[in-house]
Amino acid sequence: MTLLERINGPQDLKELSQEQLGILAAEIRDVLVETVTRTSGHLGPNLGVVELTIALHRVFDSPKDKLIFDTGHQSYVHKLLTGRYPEFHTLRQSGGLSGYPSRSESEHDLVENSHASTSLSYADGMAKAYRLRGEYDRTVVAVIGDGALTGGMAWEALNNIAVARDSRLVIVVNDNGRSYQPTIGGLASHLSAIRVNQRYEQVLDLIKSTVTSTPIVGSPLFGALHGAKKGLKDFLQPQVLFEDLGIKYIGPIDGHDEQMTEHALRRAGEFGGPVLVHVITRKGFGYALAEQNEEDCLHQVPGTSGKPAIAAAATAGAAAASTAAKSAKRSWSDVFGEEMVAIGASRPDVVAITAAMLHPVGLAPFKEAYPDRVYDVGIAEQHAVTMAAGLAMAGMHPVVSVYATFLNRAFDQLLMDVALHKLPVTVTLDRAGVTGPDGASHNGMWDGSILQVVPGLRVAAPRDGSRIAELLNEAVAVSDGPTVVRWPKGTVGAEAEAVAKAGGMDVLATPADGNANDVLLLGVGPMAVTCVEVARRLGDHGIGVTVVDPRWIKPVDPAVADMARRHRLVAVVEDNGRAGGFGDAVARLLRDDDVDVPVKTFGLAQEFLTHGTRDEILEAAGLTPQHLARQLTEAVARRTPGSTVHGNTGHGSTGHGSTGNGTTRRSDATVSEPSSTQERLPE
Ligand SMILES: Cc1ncc(C[n+]2csc(CCOP(=O)(O)OP(=O)(O)O)c2C)c(N)n1
Repeated sequence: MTLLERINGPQDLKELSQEQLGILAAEIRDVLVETVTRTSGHLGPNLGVVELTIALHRVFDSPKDKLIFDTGHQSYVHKLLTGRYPEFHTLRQSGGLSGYPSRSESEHDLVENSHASTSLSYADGMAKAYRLRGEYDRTVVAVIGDGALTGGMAWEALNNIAVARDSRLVIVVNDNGRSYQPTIGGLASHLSAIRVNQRYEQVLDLIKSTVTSTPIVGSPLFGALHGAKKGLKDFLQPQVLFEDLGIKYIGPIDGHDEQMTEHALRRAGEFGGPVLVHVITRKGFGYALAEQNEEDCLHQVPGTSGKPAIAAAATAGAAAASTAAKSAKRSWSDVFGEEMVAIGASRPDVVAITAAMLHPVGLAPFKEAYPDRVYDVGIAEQHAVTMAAGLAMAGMHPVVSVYATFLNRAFDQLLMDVALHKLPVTVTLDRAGVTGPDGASHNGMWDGSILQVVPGLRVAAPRDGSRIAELLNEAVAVSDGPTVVRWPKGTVGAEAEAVAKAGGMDVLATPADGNANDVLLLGVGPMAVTCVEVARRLGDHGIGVTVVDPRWIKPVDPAVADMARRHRLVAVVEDNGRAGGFGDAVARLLRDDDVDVPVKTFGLAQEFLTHGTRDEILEAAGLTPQHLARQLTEAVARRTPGSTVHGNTGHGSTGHGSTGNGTTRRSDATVSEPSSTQERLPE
């Protein structure tokens, strides 16, 4: 039996010797590499926090003490140490463990939102609450990376924590010098000064001896530490930054020295007020492929769909798992990246902005081609968008590239700082719609709704690779206001050519000869291609469908109204939450134009979806050709005199239901009794 198998909870850790802890750390690394390369997930960040997490659980008493992991992508070791080793092989799989802390999984998990830089605010609030409630024996611990520390929220929290002098709050800065790529900015330079300092080893040794040999605890220890560090002040400055803010500082600590880290945390916990512990770790520590991976230290690896990947990855030599497994097919991000390079050649005013995600959002080729025209602002989406406003005011056309879910952070900036001023800023949204294994907080299912309310904003959704190029060019050509272009995760699918135009929209299919104009089917982005298949299935059953790709989903093309008048039913399919999205915008346009044709919206239920593959979630949401064809057949039948097909009339929606645990499922029971129509339902 391995040591890890014997750990059922943090208590079991506390009895282990230093030697056993070393063995345990090695076992954990083996499990991380073996599992994560198979299931997909965050490898580098977790390999880097093995000793730190062991130390945290030995020093603090979770769940009485509260451990909050910022972003939460580095919580796998915490999962392994809090009784979840037996299920760890199910990580990120449908029905299995979440890739982030999950409150339904464990009483040791608190924050599951996975949008960065929030931990210090949660911690500040909790520590204040425990004080008010008189629960003085609890310590709140927030673990935050140097990357997450570039986010504005973290600094807003620090500003408040600094004056919360009696909060029992420990801030652990896990400083590995990287977000995906090396962390940027003034703070990062400040922190990195210490890592590259020639006398770094010397510093560590001095602090190590100070911490481990000091018999006293609490404030006197800080006095001692303080004295020691003041002596080093000339070449070691980071504590000044925090101490000037009013927050006690311990560090730097070698985060791979478990004993040392434990000592520092213990002293911090005993202090009784806010303390910042600066821990230096190496991303990917203990796994050469990760440590040496230049792009991102294997921040996230794609997995091998069940096959053991460790052997494959090992034989791949320098080609890291992420690179090796990258599909031969081109991703949406790749196509975007290439087109940006082309646009950059003819448009010297076009500049790009990334919020710490140069490679994932596809901007690496642009950076290579035009190194001076890319700004990595750190995990700072709000700053990214308002900085874009500034660039636009001064004559540039910025392209801000973020994951769709992270645009939520910068909504007010887009609304008030960009749109109000009618500035030519283009925002590109990667991973729009269902993303899958990262769970609720990573699905890009909100932008289609929140963007609809922004005056003057134009939003495009390309259906295939060619249309990314086309719409991106149209977007950067707009000079009198902001534009957004959104596309999903994954590889680009088959191209669908237009058979006709209707206003600015592409008509992709028309009813077959002999079929009537039954359904006007509008598909957003790649859902337009799905709709072509839906139309084929319906056509086989005598239902005539016109398929339209609107291309620009905001504003709604006025040609929709005329087309709707010529059909019996309008249906919209979108990979977005159903509330307030394109479907609702189409319905509003028809109401305003007095077009009395019913509108059905097929999209995602307005729920926090649990993790699974993108295909699994789309299937559960009924957004596949088969389910859509079935539901539309029923809808047409319900409007056909003499039909016995009923169902779903109460909601007039998609036939989705909630399982109550956050997942969506189809309601297959919408057909109440056998009927001739039901027999015609397409498979
Ligand atoms: C608001 C927001 N923007 C972007 C991301 C994507 N993201 C996830 S982890 C990460 C890097 C985090 O770096 P750091 O906090 O230093 O942790 P490390 O992975 O280095 O341990 C980024 C940019 C996010 N989770 N939240």
